[in-house]
Order: sequence, then C-alpha cells, then structure tokens
Amino acid sequence: MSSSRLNSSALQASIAPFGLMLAIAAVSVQAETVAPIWFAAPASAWEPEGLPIGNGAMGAVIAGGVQEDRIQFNEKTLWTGGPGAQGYDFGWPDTAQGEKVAQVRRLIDAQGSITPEAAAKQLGRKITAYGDYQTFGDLVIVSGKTVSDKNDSGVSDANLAPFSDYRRALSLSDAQVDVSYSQAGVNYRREYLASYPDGVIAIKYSADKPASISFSASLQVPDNRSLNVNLEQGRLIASGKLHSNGLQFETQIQFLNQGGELKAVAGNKIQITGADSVVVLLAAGTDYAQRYPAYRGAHPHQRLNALLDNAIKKSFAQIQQTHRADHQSLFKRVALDIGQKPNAQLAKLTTPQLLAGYQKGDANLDRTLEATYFQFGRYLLIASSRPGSLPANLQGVWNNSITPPWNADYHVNINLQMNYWLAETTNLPELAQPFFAFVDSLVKPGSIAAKQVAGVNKGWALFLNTNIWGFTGVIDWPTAFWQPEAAAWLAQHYYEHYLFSGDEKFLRKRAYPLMKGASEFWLEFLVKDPRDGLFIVTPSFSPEHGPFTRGAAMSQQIVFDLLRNTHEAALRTGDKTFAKKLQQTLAQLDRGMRVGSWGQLQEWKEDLDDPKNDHRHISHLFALHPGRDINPRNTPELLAAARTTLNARGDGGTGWSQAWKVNMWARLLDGNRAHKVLGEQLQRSTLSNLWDNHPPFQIDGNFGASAGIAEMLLQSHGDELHLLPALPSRWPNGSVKGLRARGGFTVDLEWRNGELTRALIQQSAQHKKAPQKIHIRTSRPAAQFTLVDVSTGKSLRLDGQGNSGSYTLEGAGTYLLSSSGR
Ligand code: FUC
Repeated sequence: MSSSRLNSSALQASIAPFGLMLAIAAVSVQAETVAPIWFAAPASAWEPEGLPIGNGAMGAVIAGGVQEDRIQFNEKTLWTGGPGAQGYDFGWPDTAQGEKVAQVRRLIDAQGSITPEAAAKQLGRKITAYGDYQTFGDLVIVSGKTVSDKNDSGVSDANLAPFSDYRRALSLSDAQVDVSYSQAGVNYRREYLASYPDGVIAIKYSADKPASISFSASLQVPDNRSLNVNLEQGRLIASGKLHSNGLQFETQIQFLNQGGELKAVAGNKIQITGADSVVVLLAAGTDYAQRYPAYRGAHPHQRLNALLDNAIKKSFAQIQQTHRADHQSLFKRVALDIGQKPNAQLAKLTTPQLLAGYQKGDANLDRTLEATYFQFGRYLLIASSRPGSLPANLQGVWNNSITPPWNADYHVNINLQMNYWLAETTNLPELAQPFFAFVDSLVKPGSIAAKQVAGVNKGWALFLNTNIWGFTGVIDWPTAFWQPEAAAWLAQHYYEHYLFSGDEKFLRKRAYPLMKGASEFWLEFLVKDPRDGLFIVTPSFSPEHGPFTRGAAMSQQIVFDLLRNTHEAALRTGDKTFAKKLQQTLAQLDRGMRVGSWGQLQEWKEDLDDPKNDHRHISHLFALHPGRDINPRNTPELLAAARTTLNARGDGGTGWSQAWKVNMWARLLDGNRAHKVLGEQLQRSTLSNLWDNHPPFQIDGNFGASAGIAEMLLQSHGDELHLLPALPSRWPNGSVKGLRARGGFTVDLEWRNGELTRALIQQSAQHKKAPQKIHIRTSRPAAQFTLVDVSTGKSLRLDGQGNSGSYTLEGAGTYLLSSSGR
C-alpha cells in the first residue's frame, strides 16, 4: 500500500501564505514505499541469501533456518595480523628507499616506460602479518524440546514437523529482519535487529501459543583463537585471544526467557524449554584501539558488561523502539519515488523473483527494484558505518570467513572512497565520521611510509591498501601495488564534507591540517618533466594495467584536485604562506587532461590508449567524477573526450566499476545511459539479497550505485544546483526528498513527464551568511519558473539565461521553485 506522508518541510509551510502551503505540501508529500528484501525460505547460503543487520561496529547475517538458526556475527575490530603478529612491519622497508625511487625514475626517463614487474622488483615488498578481518562466530540456536548432554543436536521430533507460510524479510525502514512460519499448529515469529543506541544485537523468539519456544543455544567460533566460555544467570560470556596477534576478544550473550525454563547444559550451552518468548541480547568487542603503534586498548569485558547490564533492564519493545527511532532519524531523511507502485501482486514476489523479473525486463517491476536498491545502499551505510567504530570495509561489516577476499580490508585505489560517496549526497554525513577517524589515524604511520617507501621527508602517504593496523607500505603485486595518490584521493572527502556542510570548524581543525600534510608530500615528490617542464608524478601507474610511466592522467588529476582544494582551504583558513607555495606549483602542474588520437581522454601522458581496452578501472576520468574539473560548462571538449573513453571502455566490469560508470554517465548528463548501466549492474552484478557481486560479494558497488542514483537527480559540483541533470526516460514521473548539495542545501524535487515541476531548496544555518548568489540549472528555461522565499512569501527574481537562472539568497533558508508554464 502506498502511504502519503508529510515531511518536516511542511512545517515551514505554517509560516507561509496559504497558497504556498499547498504548493510546499505537494512537493513534500511522498508516496514512497520501500519494499522489503525478502525470501520465502531460509537462506541456502550466506553470501547470496543472508539478510544483513548492523549497528556500525557489529553486524549479523540472518539465515533464518527453522531447525537451526545460525546467526553469524561480526565486530569490526576482530582482525588477525598487525602488531603482536610475528614479522608485522606496517609494510615499510627497513631503509628509506628514496634512491630506489630515483633509480626507477631514471629507468623510465631512459626507456619511456617500464613494466609493472620491473617496478615491483625495485619498489614492491612481500607483506608479512597483514591480517584478515575475521568472523566473530556463529550463535547457533537449535530448536527442540529436549537436549541430551551427550548427543547435543538438541533436536526433538516435534521440530522435525514440516513448516509452512515461511517468510524472512529485511525491512529497510525499520532496520529489522523478521522471520515467521507455522509449524505443528503454532505460528512462530523471530525479530532481529542491531541497535546503535543500545550497542547490542537483539533477537526475539515468540509464538502465538504459550510454552512453544524450546531451543538449545551455543556459540561456535573458528579454531584460530583460544576460547573460554562461562555461563552465569542466562549469560554466556565467551572470551579469548587470536593466535595470530594475541588480540583479546569477548562476546556476551544474554538469554531472557518469559515462562518455561532456562538451564545451562554441559557448561557452554543454554537450554530453554517451554518458554512463551525468549529475548537474546548479544554484544561483542576486542581490545583494539585506533592508535598507532600498538593498536591496543582496554579489555572489552567491562564495556560489554555495562552494555548488557543496561540492555537487560529494558524490554525488547523498548530496545526496538529506540533502535527504530535512531535508524529512521537517518533513513527517512531521503525518500525516493521513481514510479514504484507497490500492489498486492507485486508484494507477493520475493526479492529473487523481483530480480528475475527485472532481468527479463518487466517494466512494472524495475522501479520497485531500483528504488529498493537505492535505499538499500543507504541502509547498508547506516548499518555498517556509525561513529565510534571503523569505517565500512570491502564487505561493510559482514564477513563469515577467516580468510575473506582481499582480506576484507580497505583498498584505497577506489573502493573505500566509493563506500562514502553517498554519505554527503544522500543525507548521511555523520556516517562519514568513522572514515575521517580512520584516515586521521593513518597520518602518523603514513608519514613514516612517505619516508621509507617514497623517500619523502614531509607529509604522509599510503598506497594500494590498508588494514586496521596502520599498514601504509606497499605490497608486491605488480599490477596494483603503486598508488601513492591514495592519500590525496582520501583527502578529497574532507574538503567535500566542508563544501556540503559549510562546517568551518571541521575545515580548520580537521580537514585543512590533513589536506596540508597530504599536499606537503606532493610538493616534495613531484618532479619536473624534462619534456615540457611541468610538474609530474613519476613513477606513475594507472590502476591496474598498462606500463609504469611519467605523469599518467589519474596521478595528475588527483594531485591537482588535492593541491587546488588545499589552496582554496588555505585561503579560507588564512594560511597565506602555504597558499602561495601551492599556487606556484599549481601554475606549473600537468593537469593530466589530454585529448588523444581517437578523441579519447588519454589515460597516459603519451597516447597509448587502445580503443579495444575494456579494463574496469577508469581512474583517468577522475576529473569527471569524483573530481570536478571536467564538466559540461567549462570543458566541453574534455567532456566529449571523457564520453569517447567511456564508450570505448564499455558498460561492463565488476560491480564497483559499473557503479562508478553510473556516476560518470550522470556527470555526462546522460540519464538513459546511466540507467542502462545501473540496470546491467542489477542484472549481472547483484546477488539475490541485493548485495553487490564483484564477484564475490563486495559492498562498494552497492554504495556506488546509490550515489550514482543521487547524482542522476541532483548535482552541485560546478558551483550551481543542477536539478534533474540526468533523469532517465524510464522514470518519467516522480519525486525525491532530502538530497543534499554543496553549499549547505537540502533539496526536494518533483517532476512530471520528465520535466521538473517543483523544487524546494533549503539552506542550512551554517551557510546562511552574507547574501549569496545561487545558480540553478534545470532542463527548462528559467523563465518558466517562479521562485518564492517561503518564509516571507515574497517572489524572487530568477535571472534567467536559457536553462539556468540565479537568485540572491539573503539569509532566509527555504525557497520554492515552481513551474509556471504548466
Ligand atoms: C581493486 C580492484 C579489484 C577489487 C579490489 C578489492 O584492486 O581492482 O577489482 O575491487 O580492489
């Protein structure tokens, strides 16, 4: 059923004249229904069918087996490797290898290029004790009326009875998984959530007949750790150390039964018999601390005790209510209606059926799936990135392995950055805090990496990948190891956070110092290209193919982006001396944007591009996205070249590569192409539970696609608000509420027949300063719109030039743009 609801902006209407009230309400009313992700059976496998919940630090994947409910869970800091593990050295060579870098430079100067293997031989390093993100374990709940101490299967005949009406659903708006089924005349229900405010995973088992819940519960953990299990008053406390590095961990799991009996069995198992309902509360942690060099803090025992002692005082309903309110305070900021029309028939389709229908091209289904997919990315970020813990890794927070793909680490040549593109635009900026805390913590070890790996005595650097232990060195994989631009790329997020929020304190205290450090590295590392006298990066390697050369496009574009942003920030914070220094380098910096022989944007300084190359990495289009230097207004030729490159590269690739292309086609203002790539990502790179499939599961594609959808609807990188810049024809009518734009704007949009009809534009208090000229771009002439200051009811002048117009904002915060022509 579609539900209409008014959002908070309607409140603003109460101070506006009556006619305006209606207009604002019309923009604000959303008929948004976020379809659940659901299955009609327990998960047959973790990766494609598990349903994820999380509170940032902890995550769990719900398989929902009737007989055996295996709740696989994680805590983000449980990692092998690092300090405490034998041979860990942060990836740094023992002696500073500045001379080796110089040698590689000379080789490239002499030969024009060298192979990645030759470069890795000189500069790469075998890694030791890098570590892996770990599964914490499985809480295994086996339903059954009796349990034998010897045969602990815990299964009684009653539970082998067939079950029916099974449903396992993740509600994105409630952040809860519900499992329900009927068995032997009883209707069972299970609710699973991960609460950020209470710091626990909470599960409730209930039934519609009393005394129906009986199960045994135990904890299973991998054997790469020690384990002590204690049971006291229904609380299972399991603690130990990882063999790899001595990291201390603990989990506490409290069982609270209503009715029936709870007893300990065999010292490490809980048996519950004949309860009306059971609540399970789980908390987990380690003694990890985000502090170089030891990365150790307090044992988690006291903290977990306090969390559970607090949680057991509350009813499940109270925990649930607080959790829901907390989740919705973030989730409901954005509502998207792209024409998804839930109806009884559609609601019967499970998510895999919906996906199968989408793959067949059923037009009625696609909006539902696309809208769900957009919100799923936001859901996943809320669940895997909350202040106080680590940022979302390659799998967010969910991992069921002790040797996950790519260590489930932080790759910084696209992946970690992509995870956070949606944070600003889709109105979840506080969820970037773990990213900033993490990157801040890399500065110290990164300054040693700068010296040891690159021979630079200033600033900080890191390369392809990092872990939770300050790994900032290099690995020995020739086709990826060299990525000194990583810090510059990460620093972009700090400046973007400032541009979106207008938070001057963040700029002064946090962003600028970090950006300055990253810039200092480059001011030392850049050299003059003997060919044209411009500053270049060398050795330079375009990820993850081709030769090592001088001044590859992505190196130059990323470094330019950093130095330009830092220059702007230096001027804003009053650091004139550094601003001047940056200015001098910027004036002579190769900007890495060249149009090649077949009209492409060159990937290398030399015209080496093969039009048949369809490699998934497209970092040489950084200036198009996530950078801002290639855009339709200032650089139309470069924009055309970027389009040629993107066409040649094709629409395929891994999940994240497709997601990036959605963003890029949006920046090229081609909504239909962006939508096509999004569709192919859903068709080819999406698992049944809608997790992105690299393959295997990798979460960046989810986050990147949600960011891409936002980019199709609103852009603000070019000093103007571009409303509906890349609306696909498949979304002719719709609305979106709550997207954010640079300049402190929150924007609600409504469109009909592919054209904007209304926009409600609000500016945050942080940005309400001196009068400001705001530029708006739409797909229709500015003359066809009226603009009203909502707080005064006054009409404003929209000075139009074709499809763009500008107005001067004088302190009041809310403006309504409406189509007058239709
Ligand atoms: C980069 C990519 C791979 C993968 C890995 C985690 O190396 O090239 O496709 O996403 O990161």
